[in-house]
Amino acid sequence: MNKRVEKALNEQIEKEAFSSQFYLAMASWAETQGLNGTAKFLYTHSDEERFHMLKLVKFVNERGGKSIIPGLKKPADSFKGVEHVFQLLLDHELSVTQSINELVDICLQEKDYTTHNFIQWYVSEQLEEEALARTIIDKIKLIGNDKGGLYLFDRDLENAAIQIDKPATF
Ligand code: OFO
Repeated sequence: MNKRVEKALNEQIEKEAFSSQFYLAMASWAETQGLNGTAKFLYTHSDEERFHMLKLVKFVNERGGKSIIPGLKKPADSFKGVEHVFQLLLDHELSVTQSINELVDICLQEKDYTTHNFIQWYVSEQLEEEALARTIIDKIKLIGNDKGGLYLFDRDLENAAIQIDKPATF
């Protein structure tokens, strides 16, 4: 496997692993605030990020490269509220999108069209994740300080978590 592509893929493995840790920290915080639906949604999201990481690990190894499993970096563990959580989540996703775009660029420069094709899955995934985070933030802004609204929002997120398709195998 092209060494530059392999290095970039390993950096992406680390970012996806951190995404999973970050959302796990958010989920745990939400659970301690009694926001069980939000927690469920974020736990599911954390699992999804682990899946994103695993998909990369397997791809690198299957193509003759060597995946490097990163150490754990401690994410933030306290948040000012749900709006803060989802704003951080969106900002984080935007940085992940940027790194996926850089990966696409490297694949093209190195003429690695197989990895380029593989990475398109992540390009679409980023579009969806950013759109979802923006929709959630818009809802939170509509709610403002209304406690009843927050209760309904939390319940809706629980349903959204149930509907998220979590692939068990790949
Ligand atoms: Fe892996 O999509 Fe978010 O980070």
